[in-house]
Amino acid sequence: DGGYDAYAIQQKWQARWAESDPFRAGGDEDKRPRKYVLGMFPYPSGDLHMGHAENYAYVDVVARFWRHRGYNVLNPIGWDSFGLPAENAAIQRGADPREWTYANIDQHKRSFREYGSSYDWSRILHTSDPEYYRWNQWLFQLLYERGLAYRKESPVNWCPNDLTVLANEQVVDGHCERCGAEVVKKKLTQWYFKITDYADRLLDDLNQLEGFWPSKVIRMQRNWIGRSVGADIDFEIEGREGTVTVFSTRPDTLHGATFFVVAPDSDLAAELAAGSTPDVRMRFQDYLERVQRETDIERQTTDRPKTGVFLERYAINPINGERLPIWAADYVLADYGHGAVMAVPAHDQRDLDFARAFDLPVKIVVDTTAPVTGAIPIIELDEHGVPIDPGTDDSSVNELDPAATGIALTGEGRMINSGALDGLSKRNAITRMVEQLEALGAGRATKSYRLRDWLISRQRFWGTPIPVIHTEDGRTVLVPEDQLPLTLPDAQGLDLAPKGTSPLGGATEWMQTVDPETGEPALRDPDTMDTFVDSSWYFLRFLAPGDPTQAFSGREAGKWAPVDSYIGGVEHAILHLLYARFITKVLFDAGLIDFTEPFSSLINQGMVLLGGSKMSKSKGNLVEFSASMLDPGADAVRTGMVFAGPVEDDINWEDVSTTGAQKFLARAWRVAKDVDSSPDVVWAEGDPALRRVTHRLLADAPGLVEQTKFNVVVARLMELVNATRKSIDSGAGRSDPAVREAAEATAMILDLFAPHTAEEMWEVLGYDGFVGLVPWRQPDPTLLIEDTVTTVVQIDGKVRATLEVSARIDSAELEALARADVRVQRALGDRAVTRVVVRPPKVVSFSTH
Ligand code: ANZ
Repeated sequence: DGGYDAYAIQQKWQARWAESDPFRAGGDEDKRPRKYVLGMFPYPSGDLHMGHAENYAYVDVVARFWRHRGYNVLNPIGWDSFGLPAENAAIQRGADPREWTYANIDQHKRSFREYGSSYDWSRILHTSDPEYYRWNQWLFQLLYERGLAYRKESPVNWCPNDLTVLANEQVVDGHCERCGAEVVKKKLTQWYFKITDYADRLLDDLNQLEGFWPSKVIRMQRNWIGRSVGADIDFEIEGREGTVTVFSTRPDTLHGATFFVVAPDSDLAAELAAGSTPDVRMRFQDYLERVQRETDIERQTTDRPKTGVFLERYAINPINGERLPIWAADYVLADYGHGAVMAVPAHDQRDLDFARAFDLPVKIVVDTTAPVTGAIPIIELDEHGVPIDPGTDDSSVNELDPAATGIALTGEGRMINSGALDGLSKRNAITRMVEQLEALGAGRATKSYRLRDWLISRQRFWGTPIPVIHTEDGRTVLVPEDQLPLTLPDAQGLDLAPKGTSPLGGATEWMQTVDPETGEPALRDPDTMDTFVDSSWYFLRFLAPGDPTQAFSGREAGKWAPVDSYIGGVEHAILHLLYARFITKVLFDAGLIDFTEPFSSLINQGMVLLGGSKMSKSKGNLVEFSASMLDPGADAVRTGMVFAGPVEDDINWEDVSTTGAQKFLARAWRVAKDVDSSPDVVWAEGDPALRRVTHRLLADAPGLVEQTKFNVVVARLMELVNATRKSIDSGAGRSDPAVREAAEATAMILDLFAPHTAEEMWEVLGYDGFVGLVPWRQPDPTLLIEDTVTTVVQIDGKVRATLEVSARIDSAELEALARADVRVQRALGDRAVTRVVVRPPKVVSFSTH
């Protein structure tokens, strides 16, 4: 390509960057405003792949952009290096997870250097270093002391393949997020972080992120937290002490309750069955066994036939004393609300399906045909123009009888059959019912959430040891601070193969310790922490990664955090982003930071696909990252990737034209080669047409980058390079200052996408320093004014007016302008226009006959 040697250029500039480390963030002496740009840190399983190539290309676009815009940019890199894949790979190879992990990290570091990413290499961290995970242990203890870390026995998600528990967030459609195995329930005593205490704030603070985070991610988080507003209502049960509480979003419908349902796998169901007849006990037991084999997803599917067992017990409706038969049915979940519901079949579809299957009564308490306050009533008139009184015609209610139609009446309406509530709208009825229940001491307003506490214990080796001690007399105490970090034992001699209990339990010596309070023998906790704990706060560690005295420096956090631009895959929409938001709020409450959201803006890139499916080792369709660095080279991979489409779209690797990218880069480089003038030219003397192209790009690119329209910037750069080439090839070209100016702007903007080629161009153009550090050139406003042309307006062949219009005007706009012109209006008088011909931007022609 005319001497453009991508690989040689790449190696040359990587060596220079390694030598002078130009992308290190400035310290206190640096008075420029700051930007913290962060790519979600990689997990070191194998080498980097094309998905990484895409992600880190975008990260570098943003980091390099803000440097050109005059900011002191922090763009660090580290590794999320604890976790299952490393452990599994090590087990398969009979290797030490530590060795396997760190060998991969070394490979990644080489790859990132080969990619030319502009990192601050002085801030590397690995979460599997004791210097890092010591602070995971500190964080655990902070949560413990704040009452936010606790242990409980409960049914947990269990992956029968990885033989470890999973957090709710790691169960995707009933399957393990990592390995895809179907998740089952198992009763275990585990550590939890009390994220539910923060449910309201996690939800409400999403409003602040509106417009800065992809709306899809915000929506997913809202659904995941799943707040419902309603009431807790207490029911007595015949022959039983105390009350049972249900959560309902529709307390207004309490008069319409006709039966009561408990989750078969709840303690209450077992107790009620135990107190019933031997026959019921047997049928319940059979049913329970069947239900325990079902997943939550199956249980929540609305279109499957309803099943259940009548327990031959009765609940008492607190508002009217009616006896409600109690059923155990799988559509009620044990761990939502209170695991029991009041069933209102007339107004809830699931309850109606159940009532119809088992012939239970249906009682309508909302007349959905009656107009409601706030709605504009539709008044129908009869043939004499007299309004037809919609009344409360009983036949209209019957036509909508859910027992007959099978369709529950879930819409708005007015209360009926509900005593003092009759005539009220839903909203008012809810308020009134809650007041009545409160007066009776049988209920109160409350909220319910889908969000569950975060289960953080893992029965695996390659993670952060949980820093607690279990004493012989059953107390749980924290490992004293001066004994932290509590480091992992040597993997040598440990059986790492998953067997359902933690491998650390087999490290006999490591397990044995003493009760720090009494000096008596005691045991360590054999579990390790979910690695999502590690990644929930790592962005703070980057601010002072070597600090041996604290997790992070509040002072540095005050300067850099929160992260201005966070870039990563949408697969983290819930898990990592929710946990990081939670921990940030905890640290805020502890007075350690002064902000409540970790990532001010978020960019989610799409996936890189091959043949329409996600690239992965297991599918054998991985394009090797290191091979692509040799050919076509880092710049062509980056540019091709960015040019392939909008950031958030998936990219098919077959559609990424690295050859096209390479040709474009060679053309840009040749333009620099062909510039004859020296850097001290008089800019204003250049060809104004080319200057306009250059300055429009200088003016438009910042907005485009901030809107993440990176591919458009590349397209505009291609336009500029073509325009420059034309000027060079036509006459005066090479020595025209406008050509130099265009080539310099090209190098500076190309640095966002193809930094090696850009640096090479900059040097060829006669400069010493790095183009990566050059400030953005200000566009000349006089060159941004749009071209105008003169339009002629004719009426019946005579010129009646001329207009100055934009050269880019469209026909509709031009016709409107012409019609609005006073001279045209005067000439037309009251004659009607019969024909219009518009030829933008030059001619508008009206005919009147
Ligand atoms: C009576 C009622 C009448 C209800 C009505 C709805 C409509 P969301 O909005 O998802 O929070 N429910 C409560 N706990 C349940 C459980 N453990 N398993 C299954 N369903 C449960 O749903 C809240 C509603 O779901 C509650 O309001 C309750 O049914 C049911 F016309 O109470 B409702």
